[in-house]
Amino acid sequence: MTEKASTVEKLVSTCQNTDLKRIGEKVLNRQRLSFDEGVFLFEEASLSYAGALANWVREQLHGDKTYFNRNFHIEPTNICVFSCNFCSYSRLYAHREEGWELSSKEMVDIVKKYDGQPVTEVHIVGGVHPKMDLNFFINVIKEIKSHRPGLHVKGFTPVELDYMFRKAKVSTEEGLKRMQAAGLQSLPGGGAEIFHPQVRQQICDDKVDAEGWLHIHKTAHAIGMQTNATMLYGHIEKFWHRIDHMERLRQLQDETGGFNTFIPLKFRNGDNAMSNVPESSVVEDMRMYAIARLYLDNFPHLKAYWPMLGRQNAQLALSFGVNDIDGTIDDTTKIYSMAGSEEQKPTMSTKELVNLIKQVKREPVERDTLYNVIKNYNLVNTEEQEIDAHLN
Ligand code: V47
Ligand code: SF4
Repeated sequence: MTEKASTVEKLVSTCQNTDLKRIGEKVLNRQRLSFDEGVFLFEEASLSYAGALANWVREQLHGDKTYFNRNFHIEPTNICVFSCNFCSYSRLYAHREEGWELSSKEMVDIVKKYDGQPVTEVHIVGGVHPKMDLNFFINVIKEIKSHRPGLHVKGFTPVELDYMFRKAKVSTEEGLKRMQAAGLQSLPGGGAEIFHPQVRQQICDDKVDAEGWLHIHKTAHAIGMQTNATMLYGHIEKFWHRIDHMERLRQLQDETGGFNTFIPLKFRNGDNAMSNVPESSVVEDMRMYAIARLYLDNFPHLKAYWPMLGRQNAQLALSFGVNDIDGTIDDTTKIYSMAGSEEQKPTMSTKELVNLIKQVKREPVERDTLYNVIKNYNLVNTEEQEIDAHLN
């Protein structure tokens, strides 16, 4: 028995709350938690108890390995036909003079800025612009891939895809296959928010619903695309809505195995129609990560997205179940800075990411989008790290 295992076993065996003790024993036996047990953890578990269990699971799955990648975003537009109340970023089409819309040339020019740099992924996501249709994006993807075939294109949420496919009058499968043929390789996790209609109707009434979101991801998995999943937490939802959300994801993952990473997204209340809703505390954020790690037993990875959470809290999350910290970003996303995140110009060099991970005694591993290892920074010498750091 390792020292860490014996510590967590002692914590569970001496737990005075019999229900929490039983849940702890189930975790240590790698048994699945029920819906009610998930809710109970949110209601009753201290951060130290849930956190220690989640950290144990994380170390069983990944040891100290902590993944990051070298990536940048393209946000084609912030003009959007939808009006989610939590969104600080979008502008309605009627007010489009206040927003931005990139041409396909401008998007390819962003990609060209990274010529000669070892970035491996472009993440494309934005508002739903009525004139940026399926053919427009197929063309953008083709141009990006023809300029840089090795760059992984991860892009488009079911919100964007559902709108594009309906407008083009194609089925989800047909639409996704066309995008895949153009070079789209995986889907990010956005647009999920909270699946339950009680909450969804209050925060994002007019966009794709839970069934539509899950259908698009299921179809992507069926044609061989891996995807991520998010959950926007810490606003008006109750704990059981969070478990309901994760339950639906867990069920789909049982069916397809196509999800890579779960990313809880902390609601930020800057300058949006929900600014009166207070933000969650850091303790609640860490409990969220820990309980996600415990509940989603079939998701390989749990990510703390540092531009949203702030780099210090993302670093802290590495002790509460998280094993991925996203990437370099290079100040290419505005979604969170416009919502009031402390990261007003989100950019981290590889060196900074490596240091952030090493400071909490974890093992920095650069990955590609699909978690193939590019470099383990515990295994390379300092000189090599210095060379790398200058590249990005
Ligand atoms: O769906 C919008 C969220 C998401 C706010 O897959 C907000 O690797 C908090 O999904 N407060 C888009 N969150 C971003 C996204 C994402 C980000 C990073 C990595 C990946 C991945 C996916 O941003 C939206 C919405 O849930 N969001 N406004 C806000 N005020
Ligand atoms: Fe549009 Fe997305 Fe903002 Fe909703 S979250 S208003 S779909 S950009």
